[in-house]
Order: sequence, then C-alpha cells, then structure tokens
Amino acid sequence: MKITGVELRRIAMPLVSPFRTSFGTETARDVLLVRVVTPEAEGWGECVAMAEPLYSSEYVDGAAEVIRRFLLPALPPEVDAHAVGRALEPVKGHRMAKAAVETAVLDAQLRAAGESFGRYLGAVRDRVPCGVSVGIMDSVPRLLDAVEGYLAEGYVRIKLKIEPGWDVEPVRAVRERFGDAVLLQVDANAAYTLADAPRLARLDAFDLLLIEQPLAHDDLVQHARLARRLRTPLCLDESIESAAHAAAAIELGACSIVNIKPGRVGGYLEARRIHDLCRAHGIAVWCGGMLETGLGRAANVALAALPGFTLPGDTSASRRYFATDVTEPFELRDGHLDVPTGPGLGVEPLPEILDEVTTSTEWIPL
Ligand code: OSB
Ligand code: MG
Repeated sequence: MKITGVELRRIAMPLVSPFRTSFGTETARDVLLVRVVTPEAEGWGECVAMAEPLYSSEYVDGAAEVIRRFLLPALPPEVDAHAVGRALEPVKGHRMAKAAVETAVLDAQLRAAGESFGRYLGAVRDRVPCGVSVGIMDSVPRLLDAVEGYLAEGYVRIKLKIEPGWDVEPVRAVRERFGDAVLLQVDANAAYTLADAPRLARLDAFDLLLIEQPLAHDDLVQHARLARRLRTPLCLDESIESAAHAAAAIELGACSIVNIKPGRVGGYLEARRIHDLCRAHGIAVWCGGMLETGLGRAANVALAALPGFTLPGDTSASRRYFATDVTEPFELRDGHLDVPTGPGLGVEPLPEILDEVTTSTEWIPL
C-alpha cells in the first residue's frame, strides 16, 4: 500500500466519573487518533498515551511529536503492517506512538482486503467476557456502591485499583459484601516496594485471581522474589513492553499471568507474539485497557478473542467511560462484548460526534 498522507487528530473525551489510580486521577481522556489515507482505504489507530507521563514515560504531546518528526518520515513508500514495525525499529521506545501508526496501517490494509481484525489476528470466539477496573474511591461505602452497579450491569470480573492505605480494607469489604463467587483482582500500578511484601501477603486471604504490577516497571527480579512470597498469582502490566520482556519475566518467574495492552507493547502484532509466547509457556493472558474510545476498543475486543486470553479483560462497555463514544457504543450483553466482524476494526467514527470532540487536526502528506 502507498500512503497518501496521515491525519493526526486530537479529541477531548470527558470521563463519566473521575478514575483514580495510584499514579493520578483522570477526569478526561486527551486522545490522539492517527488516520492513514491510502488510495484503497483509510485506517484508524488510537494512541493510548495519556496526557501526562505517569503510567509510563510516554505522553500524548510527545507521541504526536515523535510520530510527525521521526516515525512517519521513516516509513517506506510501500507499506503493510509488518513493514511498519521493521521500519520503526531504529527509533528506541515510543511504543504507544508506534502502535498507533501500525494499527492505522493495519486497519487500512484489512479494510482494503475486506478482512476483520479478529479474523486476521486469529480470534476463536465471537464474543468476549468483560471485566471492569474500579478506581480508588473516597470511602469504602462509595466503592461498594460502584461495584454493586457494575455487577448489576453484568460485569463478570471486578478489578480494584489499590495503593498503600487502600488495599486490604477495600478488598475485604468487597468480599464480605458480594461473596466469594465474584471474580476479583487488584492492580497497584507499581505503588509498592518489596518491603511491603508482608502487607501484600495479607491479600492472600481473599482468593484473588491475581495481583497486577505491585512493584516498579523495571524491577523483574524483585517481582520474582515477591512472587515466591505470595500465594496469589502475580500479573505484570507496566513491566511487559515487548515479547522479549515477557520472555525474561517468564524465565525469571516474575509473573504467572500477563496483562497484554497492544499500545504499551508497540501494536497488535507484538501483542499477538506475546500471546503466542505466553500460551506456549502456560502463562495466562488477558487484555488490558487504557480507557480507549470505540476505535481502540474494537481492536482490543478482537485481540481478546484469541485462544490464550483465558481471563476476562478490562474491555468494558463504552458507557463505563464516556457518555458519548466516537463510534456506535460497545454494549454489554450478558457480561460480554461482541467481536466486530466488519472489515478492519469493523467500526467507524461517527462524523458529527468526532467533529464535536475534536480539538485539533493536522494533515501530513507523505
Ligand atoms: O493499569 O490497567 C491499568 C487505565 C489507564 C492506565 C492504566 C490502567 C488503566 C486501567 C483501566 O486499569 C483499564 C480500562 O478499563 O481501560
Ligand atoms: Mg494495570
């Protein structure tokens, strides 16, 4: 495919409620969308970088800059999704920026070929079970109300965000109120150190599916030490930036479960490699999220339909995040989302809504 040009579009998406994690509070998503235009088709890629470099070192202004200044100029005249990864290899890091470009090219390529993301990636299911990530709240009663609402909507698994001072008590309260049958897990976003091992071991009493990323992103060795001191399975998110990181984590015994976020690892092709590697090693994976709009969500849901995704993902319905999504909303049916079947992402941005939320556009001819 020959790319005519690329549009970088920024949209502002208010969240339905503030989302607090150990690294900060989000009240709106500032999203960078990449639209690749070719003579045959257009493709969309949603960049998952957040406004500030708190979850990882990437941030949305930086991603836009690296895309316009280094990534687009590195693309060869003829591209497909695999060629994008190879061409961008010399640029170190910036995986969220690279993922957005590769996803847009893959979407254009698949739309031109009439093939869906799910089919291309190797989906084996037509719908996926959905969990929900519940932020840190001001009080335990507020948390219980939020969890009650999500369970009533049909979510099949609850993830509680935790941090020092908000861990054992909220977990105990949710277990006491909703019982042992609820699939429950926690995510610390790197807020602890190995010195907190005794505190984290107290979570063993609550039969959690997993503890996600308790320690720093660059500390696989200490995660391996911690894993040996906990009964609850350890899952890594921030630490896994590539298949090579996943291989190292598995070899070290730093985790027994991996949260795969395509944006964090440089795209859906690398995400699939991680899935394949984990599957071969008996490591369960699930699909994480970065508060995506319907565009990013469509591809995540397709990925989550691969055979190794044996745990429910953070692939929640549109209304968990936004009053109005930029695509037709993803809606929960019986705790599941349907995998889109149309060409490419299988969803389209709704032009009027997209225009309403757009804060800037930039056209870059190639
Ligand atoms: O650590 O999984 C995380 C959202 C933003 C950044 C990091 C994380 C999250 C979530 C929400 O937990 C996942 C989602 O529902 O999209
Ligand atoms: Mg996480």
